[in-house]
Amino acid sequence: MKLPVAELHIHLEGTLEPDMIMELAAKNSIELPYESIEDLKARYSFTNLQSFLDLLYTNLIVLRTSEDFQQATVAYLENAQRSGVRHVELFFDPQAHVERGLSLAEVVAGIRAGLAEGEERWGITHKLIACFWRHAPASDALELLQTLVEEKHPIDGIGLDSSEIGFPPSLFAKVYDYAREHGLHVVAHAGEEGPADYIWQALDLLKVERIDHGIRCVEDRTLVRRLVAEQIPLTVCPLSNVRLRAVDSIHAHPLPQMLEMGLNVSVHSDDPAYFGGYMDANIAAAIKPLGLNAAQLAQLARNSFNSSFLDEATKQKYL
Ligand code: ES4
Ligand code: ZN
Repeated sequence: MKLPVAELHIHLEGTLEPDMIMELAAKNSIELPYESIEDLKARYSFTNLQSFLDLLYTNLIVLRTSEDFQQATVAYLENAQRSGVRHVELFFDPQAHVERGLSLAEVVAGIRAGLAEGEERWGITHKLIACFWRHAPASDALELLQTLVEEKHPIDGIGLDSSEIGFPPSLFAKVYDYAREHGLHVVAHAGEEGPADYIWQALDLLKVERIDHGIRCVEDRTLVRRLVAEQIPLTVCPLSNVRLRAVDSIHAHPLPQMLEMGLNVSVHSDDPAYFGGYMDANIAAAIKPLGLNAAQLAQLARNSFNSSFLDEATKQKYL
């Protein structure tokens, strides 16, 4: 039996497996810049965050219709439940789809239909989080968020992702004010490639409830004290950090140190189709090379549910 956990850091666009990319491209008559599936697979070697994002954004254009989003979501949930996931808080990048001419309604409705199907088939509970691109103007993010809220598209929260360095959280303070005022949950990627200062900004200026990645907090003792005192959740993705070279090797990953410091960490898969595995593979990376024991694994699983946006009664059911 796989360890039952909540998946809190997962990008829908990062769950498209090469087979699915080729299948949807053929169905939608989309020309991809690859000669074959082998050619595509040969490109999954990254030097940093940007080199990965370039491939991610090229491939996601195969998602064209509401049914495509539903199919991709269900395919992900099948892999997720096999890897131990019982609850998922799914990220998607609305800008990646709206800028290609798709409507918010078809994107969100397709994902929601997929989530509903996953709950029916495998009992996976879910939340949906719209992530904004930090490399795009904050005014675009605010406009899109206002549309999401005014047109009542069913999202549960917002996040911030894409290229980190040079795009500090402070740029997005107004977007987050608006989201909180409208009852949305708020999270942000920070401290993946970017400095610890971006984590401070996400906490103080965006007032986020969780930090995605956050591994560079270990460089700042005052910040670690704050994160421990407030038990701010950090959604850590070991295989992502290795593949994007945020750490030198899995052996150098700070997860054991973070647990020892009393940080509220949990393990997640980020973009599993690109980084070599789903939840179980990320947990396995924490067990073997990082040497976590059974008590530490149980702690990670408990943290994942506790850090979720589930209501207390449902959380208790999982804990
Ligand atoms: C992402 Cl690993 C990572 N970092 C930032 N933005 C992202 N979008 C998808 N994966
Ligand atoms: Zn991420």
